[in-house]
Amino acid sequence: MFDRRTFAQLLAAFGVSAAMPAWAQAKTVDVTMKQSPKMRFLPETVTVKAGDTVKWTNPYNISHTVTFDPAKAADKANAVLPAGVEPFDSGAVEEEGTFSHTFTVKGTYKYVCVYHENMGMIGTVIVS
Ligand SMILES: [Cu+2]
Repeated sequence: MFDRRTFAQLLAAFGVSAAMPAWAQAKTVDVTMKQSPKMRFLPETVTVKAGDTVKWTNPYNISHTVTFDPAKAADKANAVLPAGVEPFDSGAVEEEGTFSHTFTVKGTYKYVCVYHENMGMIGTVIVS
């Protein structure tokens, strides 16, 4: 029989604390803003858990944006937010610049680089 205490002891035996808070397990997922061979977010789709952070990095000398805002997308279908989530936007991310966002609301998010949306620089974040 597994009562709560036995289960906690079992976890402890494996070095896991049953009392570990959710934030301690949150992770950061990296996305690179690529200019070569094409203007792309890489990976184009990332799947994270609620509470995780996505960090975009621009290693190149062309500015990009991370724009989760249908009002700023050329095609509104390329920038989609789950119901109730406010739009957000990195603004211009220059060479060696980064932008991070912690996702707390589950759902599928689509975003664009406003400079290169028409070249296919579109990404998806799935928060499960
Ligand atoms: Cu771009």
